[in-house]
Amino acid sequence: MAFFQDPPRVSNGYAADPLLRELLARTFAPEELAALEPELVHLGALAAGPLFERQLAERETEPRLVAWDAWGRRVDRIETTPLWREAAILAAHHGLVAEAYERRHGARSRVHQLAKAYLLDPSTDVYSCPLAMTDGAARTLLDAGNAALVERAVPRLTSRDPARAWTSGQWMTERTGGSDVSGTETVARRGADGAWRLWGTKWFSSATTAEIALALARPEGNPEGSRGLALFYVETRREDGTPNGILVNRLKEKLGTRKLPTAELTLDGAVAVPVAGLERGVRTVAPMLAVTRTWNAVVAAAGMQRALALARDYALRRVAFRTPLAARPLHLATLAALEAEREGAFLLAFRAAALLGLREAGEGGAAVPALLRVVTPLAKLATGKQAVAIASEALECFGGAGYVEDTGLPRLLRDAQVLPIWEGTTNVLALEALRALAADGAEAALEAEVRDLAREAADAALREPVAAALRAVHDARGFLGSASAATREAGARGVAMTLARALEVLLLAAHAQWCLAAGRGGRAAAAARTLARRGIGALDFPPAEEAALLGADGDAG
Ligand code: MFK
Repeated sequence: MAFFQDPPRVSNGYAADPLLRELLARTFAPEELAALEPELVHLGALAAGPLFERQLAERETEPRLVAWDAWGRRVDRIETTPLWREAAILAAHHGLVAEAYERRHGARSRVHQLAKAYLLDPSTDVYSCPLAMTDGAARTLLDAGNAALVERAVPRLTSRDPARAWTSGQWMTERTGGSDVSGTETVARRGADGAWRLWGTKWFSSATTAEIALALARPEGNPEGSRGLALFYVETRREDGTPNGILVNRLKEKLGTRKLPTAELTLDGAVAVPVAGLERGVRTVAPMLAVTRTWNAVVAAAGMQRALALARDYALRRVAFRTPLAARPLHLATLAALEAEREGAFLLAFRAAALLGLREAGEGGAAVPALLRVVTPLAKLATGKQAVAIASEALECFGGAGYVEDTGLPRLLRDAQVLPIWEGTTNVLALEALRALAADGAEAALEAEVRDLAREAADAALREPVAAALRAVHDARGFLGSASAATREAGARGVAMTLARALEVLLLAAHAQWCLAAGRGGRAAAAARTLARRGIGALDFPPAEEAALLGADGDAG
C-alpha cells in the first residue's frame, strides 16, 4: 500500500492555547470569563474549521481591480475574496473593533477585543489590516475631538451591524517615503465653496476598499517638512456611490498579504475635511499608529501560534526514522524553543493591549501613558521579528511540504514578513522607542514595570531568567547613559530588542508565578527559562569603524 502523509490540522484556538486561557483568567473574574467564553470558543471553532477550510480552498483567489464598467465609465471597484467578505461580516458581528469602544469591561476591554482578533486572525487572510486601521481611525477621531467627524464616522467605524459598518484606510506613504513622511507631495487646497480637496499620489494604501481614510496632505502654502502636514478625513465615495476624486492606479504585486488589496492611488480633487487644524498632522495621526502597532503585535502572536499549532500537530502525525517527530528529542527541543519565543511575544503584545486599555480609560496611574509610549514600539518591533523567524522555522518542521504552495503553508511566512515592515520598520520603531524613553517620566515608568514584574516572579524556579533579564536591562541602560548620540543611534535596535526581550522574559516569569500559584503547572516557567537561555541582550551591533567597512559599498572602503 502506497504511503500518503496525513496533512496537519488545527484545533480550536481557544481550547488549544493554554496561555491565552491563562491570560484571560488573570484578567477577568471567573464569572466574567464564563460569560465571555462561549463566544471565544465559537471564534476558535470558526477559525479551526470552516474558515480554515475556506482559506485553503481559496488559496489562489485574489482581489481584483475593476477599473471600468462595461459601458466605459471609470468605476475603480475592488472585488475582494469571498473569505474577506465573510470576515467583514464576522468582524462587525463579533465587535472586533466595537468591543474596545463599548468598554463592557472598562480598561480590560482592549484585552477582550484583541483576544477575539487573535483567535480569528489566522484564518481570515489578514482582514486584521482593515480592522486595525478602522480601530485606529476611531481612536484618532475621538482623540482629535472633532465633534462633526466623530458623530458622522465613529458610530459606523464601531458598528456591529455589517450593513452599517465602515472600515478606514490610513494614507500616509507616498513615493517620497513611508518611514519619513516629511516629503509628502499631496497638496490640500480650499475651493471657493469652502471645501478642501486633495491632489497627489498615495503609493501604498492598504485595504483600499475602505469607506473612509485618514490621509496626510500639505495645505497649500504650508512650510515644508512634516510639521506642515495636516491630517484629512476622506470619504472614498460620494453619496451617489461614484469615486470621490480618487483613482486606483493599480494594485500592488506583493510578496504576501495577497488577499489584502493594497493600491497606488491618485487623489484628483478628493473632497476632504481637516481632522484637527491645518498642521502637525503626524501628531494628529499618532493615536492611529499606536493602535495599529498594537494590533500588529497581537497579529504577530496569532501567526506564531497558528504556525506552531500546525507544526506540533504534524509532529504527531509524521513518522521519520521509525518514530513520530514529536518523540524525537531534537525536534521536541526545536518546537520548545519556538514555543518559548511565541509565549514571550504573546505576553508582550497583550501587555501593550492592556496598557492601551488603561490609558483609554484613564486608569492605572500617571505612569501609564509614558510606559505605553515605550512598550508599543517595543512590542511591535520584537514580535514582528519573532513572527518571521518562527514562521520560517515552522515551515522547516514540514520539510519540503512547508515549501510547497498547495499545502497552504508558505503563506504563513509570506504574511509574517509584512509585520516588521508596515506600521514602522524595526529600525524606525527602535528610534521611536528611544525617543519615547527620553521623554519625561518614561525611564522611571519602565524601571517600575521591570521592578514590579521581577518582584512578582519570586519562585526559585524563576530566579535565573529574572536575573538574566535584569542584567540585560542594566546593560542597555548603561549603554544609553554612556554612548555618544551617533553610537546611540547605531545601537538603537540593539537596545530596543534587549528591552523588549527582557520584558518578554519578565512578563513570562510573572505569568509563570501566577501559574505556579494557581496550580496550573510549570509550562510558563519553562518558557521563561528557555527564552532567557536563548538570549536577551542584543547589544551586538558593530562599532562605527566596522560598520563603515562592512555597511557601505565595498569599493568605498
Ligand atoms: C495587522 C495590523 C495591521 C496594521 C495595518 C497596516 C496598514 C498598513 C498601512 C501602512 O503601512 S500606513 C504607514 C505606516 N507608517 C508609519 O508607521 C510611519 C513610520 N514612521 C514613523 O513612525 C516616523 O517616526 C514618523 C512618521 C512618525 C516621523 O515623522 P516626524 O514628523 O519626523 O515625527 P516627529 O517629529 O518625531 O513627531 C511629530 C509629532 O508626532 C511629535 O509631537 P509634537 O509635534 O508635539 O512634538 C511626536 O511626539 C508625535 N509622535 C510621533 N510618533 C508618535 C507621536 N506621538 C505619539 N506616538 C507616536 N508613536
